[in-house]
Formats: sequence, C-alpha cells, structure tokens
Amino acid sequence: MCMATKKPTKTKIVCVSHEEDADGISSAALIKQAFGGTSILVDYPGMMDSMESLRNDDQLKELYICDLGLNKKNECEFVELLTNLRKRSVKVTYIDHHDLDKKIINQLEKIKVKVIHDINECTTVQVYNAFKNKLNDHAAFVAACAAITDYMEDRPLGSELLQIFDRQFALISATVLTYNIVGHQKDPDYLLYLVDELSESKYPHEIPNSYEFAQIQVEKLASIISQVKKSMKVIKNLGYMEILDSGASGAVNFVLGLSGKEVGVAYKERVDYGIYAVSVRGSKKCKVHLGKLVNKLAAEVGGSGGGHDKACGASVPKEKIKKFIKSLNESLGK
Ligand SMILES: [Mn+2]
Repeated sequence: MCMATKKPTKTKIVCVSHEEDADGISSAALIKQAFGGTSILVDYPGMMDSMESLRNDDQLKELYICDLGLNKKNECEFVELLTNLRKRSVKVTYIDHHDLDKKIINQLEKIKVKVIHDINECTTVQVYNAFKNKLNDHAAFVAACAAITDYMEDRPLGSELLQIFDRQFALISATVLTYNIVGHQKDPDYLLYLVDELSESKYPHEIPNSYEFAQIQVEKLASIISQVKKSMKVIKNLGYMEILDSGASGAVNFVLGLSGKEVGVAYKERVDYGIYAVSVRGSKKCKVHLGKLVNKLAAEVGGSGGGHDKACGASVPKEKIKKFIKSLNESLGK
C-alpha cells in the first residue's frame, strides 16, 4: 500500500477583530462576507492571549486582523507571532487605522504581511475599499455606519460611502448598532451573531429587539450624565472619573464635555486582569496627539495604550492609575 506523506491541506480562514465598537464588528462582518471563515472577537487586554491560540493551529490558511491598534507593550510580540505564522505560509492581512510606528509597518511588510493602514479612514471603510469586488452593495452601508461611529464619516472614502444613503437613516442605524454592541460586551455569542447578521446584509433594525435594547442603553447613558456631574474630578488640564457600573468609553465623552477641559478621562476596573481600562478623549481644541502620548505614558507605568489623536485608550495596572492621571495632567501642561 502506498503511504503518501501528503501534508493535510489547510483550509481555515480566521478574522481577529475588535469587539468593542461598530468598526471592529463591521470589519469582521465584511471579511466574513468576502472570504467566509470564522471570527475571533477580542478586546485590548485579551488580544494577544486570543491570538496566541493561532500559533499552533496547523489548519490555519488565511488570517485577517482588523481594527486592533498596536502599542509599545504588544508590538514586538505581535510581529513575532506573525513571523511565526508567515514561516508556515499563513497568508496574513493587517488592516487598521490607529497610530502605528513606521518601524513596525516596515517589519510587517518585510515578513510579507499585507498591511492596509490609513489613519484617515476607519477600518471597515478600508476593508470595503480593498475587497469591494468580493462584497455586495449592503457592505457599503455597513462601512458607512462604522465610519459614523468612529467619527470618520467626513473623510474622503467614508463620506463617499455615506452619501449613497440617507444620512438620517445611516445615523440611526449606526447608533442602534453601537448601543447593541456596547450593551452586549459580556455576551460574546451575541457579538458573533451580530457579525453574522451584518455579513448577511441585515440592517440593524432587522435584528430582533435591537431598538428596544438601544433604548435601555440610552436610559443608562442619561443616568451616567448625572453621575458624572456628581463624581467627576477636575484638575488643571483634564477632567477624570472612576466609573463603577457602566463602561468607561460610554462615560468618557460626558466627562470631557462636562469638565470644560480639553481632555476627559474615564476609567473602570477590570478585576479579571487587575487593571483599569482607561478611555481618553480630547476636544476639538486639544492639540496634543492623545494616542501617542497615552501609548508612552501607559508604557511608563507598566501598562499599554494608544489609538487616535482625540480618542484613545489604555490598560493601566490598578495601583498606578493615580500616577498615570498625574503624568497625563503634567504632560498636557507642557
Ligand atoms: Mn476603528
């Protein structure tokens, strides 16, 4: 009998994407529509651990990584893991729009990872633009909604997609989608269900109970406004607040707005990781690139962080949060 040592054919297509907002969920949905495969949704604290499971997956053929910014703490590990996957001929595509060191882009391109990186368009719009020949018309709507939730619907590609649709219709759809994502962060199966529904060209209003659920979220946000007014602390260059019973990213815009400062910070304890998840937002007047600054300051206290110029986040070790706020306040005064 002939014992051919034929290697098993690799078949698995995986998309790793950000689970916390409409851009990440929508990117995963468009990748799924274009290429099929499965989605792994992650948050920043769990990102590298989740990706580690791919290291020894010998079925893995293609990997897409979407809307996941890198930072000083994880960038080397990220490049190392992808180098390993590339040695096994896994086709890797990284699509993102967070601030990224040119050195890391060069390292990724050297190992022939396909890098699609533009800080001026949201990730889903870039996914749409790169793979539109494999996507249907509805994918443009999903991308327009993602651009809205990432404050990027005024960019060249984003605005072109938005003008295909009625603006009000896109705004309400994007908002309902966002509230359903934010309110289901502890329900990973629901988030994967959302990816499936969007990839199958469903509108947010066609997802059962989505508007009812969004209404509950809106009521919660209204109560956060009064909590922020009560508990926010305002120092020289920023307003800040510890959030106890909602997400930090939902409250941070209120901290920014109600503090009257150019920078707002909200943080919430993540007991499972022994850290604070920190959200930072800057007003239009803020001239400092907050993503770059927070990347640096978070690394200095043993955490990690980064993102956009006016919207970013960080993981900060629990006992270092006061020090982080203090150094952020000082850096903004310089
Ligand atoms: Mn994004």
